[in-house]
Amino acid sequence: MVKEKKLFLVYPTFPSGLFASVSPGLLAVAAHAAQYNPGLMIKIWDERLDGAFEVDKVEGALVGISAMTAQVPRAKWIAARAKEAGAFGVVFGGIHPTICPEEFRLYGAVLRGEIEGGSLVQVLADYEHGRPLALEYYTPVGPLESLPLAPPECYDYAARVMDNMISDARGCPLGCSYCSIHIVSGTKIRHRPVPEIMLELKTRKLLEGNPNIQVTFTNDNFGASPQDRTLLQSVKAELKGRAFRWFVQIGLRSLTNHNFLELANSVGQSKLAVGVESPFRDGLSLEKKGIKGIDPARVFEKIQKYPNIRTRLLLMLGFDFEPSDAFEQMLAFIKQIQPDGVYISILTPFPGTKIGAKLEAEERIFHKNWAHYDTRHLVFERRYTKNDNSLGVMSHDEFMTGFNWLVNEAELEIKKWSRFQAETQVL
Ligand code: B12
Ligand code: SF4
Repeated sequence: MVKEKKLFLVYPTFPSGLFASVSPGLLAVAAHAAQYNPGLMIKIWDERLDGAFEVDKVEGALVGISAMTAQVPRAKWIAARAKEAGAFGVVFGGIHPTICPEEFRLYGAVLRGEIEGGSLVQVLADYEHGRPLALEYYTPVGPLESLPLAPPECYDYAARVMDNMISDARGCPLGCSYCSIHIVSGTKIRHRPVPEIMLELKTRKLLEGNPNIQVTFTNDNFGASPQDRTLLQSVKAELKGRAFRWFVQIGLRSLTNHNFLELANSVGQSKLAVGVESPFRDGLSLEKKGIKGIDPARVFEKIQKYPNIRTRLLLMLGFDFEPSDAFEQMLAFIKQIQPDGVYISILTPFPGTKIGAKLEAEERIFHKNWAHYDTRHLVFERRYTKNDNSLGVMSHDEFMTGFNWLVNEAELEIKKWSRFQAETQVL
């Protein structure tokens, strides 16, 4: 008797996980797998939605696990349980396995980078023919055209949560020192053709005017390319005035463009997460390209005139260039900018980043307990710049006390001015 081929796609949970949103990476894997073998049984299991992954049905199945750095301990635990339960094999994908494949040798195979170049088909063919999985699979990134759509049940599953993510473009040329996305997706922005994104939006019933769902475009730098404006125009034309809540990450430069703001304001209700990162602009300009000459306060002042655009200011703390009173200065900056919401991360030396390599070389990394690499923990020796430009050291506890103080104070302040009280929780 031919045994049914089964693919389980697992998104591991981790303690500081934010809100649930089904992974576009796993949706892409499901889509390609269904295209390769329409008879394959595919089940996405997101631990934040479904609870701990149950291994009772994995015998003979292929188990795929996606992992950001903070998910890695849990991902390995799941892999070990799946193997004990008789899974045919485990394959890891996503940013951390791509950058540190050797860490997974004892647990399963690794598919590095994106799947669209053909690497997933190689994995599936090995499974189909009963061949042992290779240690690694890799194919270079390619154009994002004619991508298959996932089976309808996967999109129904994704629609169980308020936030519906869709991959519209990948790759980023900016090369910020704290980011490693170029290793997975390259340094050029690759867009999916707008008609194909529109087809996915319609197939997933995301343009039907439901005010309770949010569509997140996962482009890292929305607004930087003309295609993004074409996408917004197409969405607007399709909506014909129906409600549409959308969320993107965006750089300050795109927001200096009056036409872009006008267009964004005319397409439903948007939430723009603006990567400002730090009030200390000279220091930051050494870590992030293209920010010189743009005054964040002026940009935010302009955006506040647009009633349908809400802003979330993205900040990051922990750079050596910050002064000892960085917490107080950051609060003053938030008060000056008056965004509708704020997200403050702690600088984290993710593997593959320039900052990670620097801190490693300076022997300042405390540990590699990846579960704490979630931008909520300080995992390295924090230095700051004194008035005479020499560097001082701040203890872990002093830093965390300052960080928690800042989060609490910012939350109290934002409530005073935010045009959207639902946004005032500092994340
Ligand atoms: C959307 C997103 C989120 C969503 C998560 C949605 C979800 N459920 O997956 C939200 C907003 C919740 C989120 C939060 C965080 N995120 Co985030 N996020 C992203 C973002 C912008 C897009 C990811 C995406 O969907 N891309 C589109 C899909 C199609 O691409 P992909 O995921 O790379 O998948 C492809 C391949 O990797 C591969 N693949 C992926 N998984 C698997 C699994 C298998 C089995 C296989 C075979 C292949 C495979 O195939 C896919 C198709 O080619 C990335 C940046 C980026 N551009 O990737 C950051 C990014 C992944 N996030 C990051 C971080 C740090 C976080 C946070 C921990 C902190 C923060 N910055 O806010 C939080 C907390 C996480 C949580 N779970 O709550 C970092 C990760 C760094 C690292 N080394 O871990 C990134 C890279 C941002 C950055 N610039 O540094 N994030
Ligand atoms: S803009 Fe965002 S995605 Fe691009 S390099 Fe910087 S942090 Fe990474």
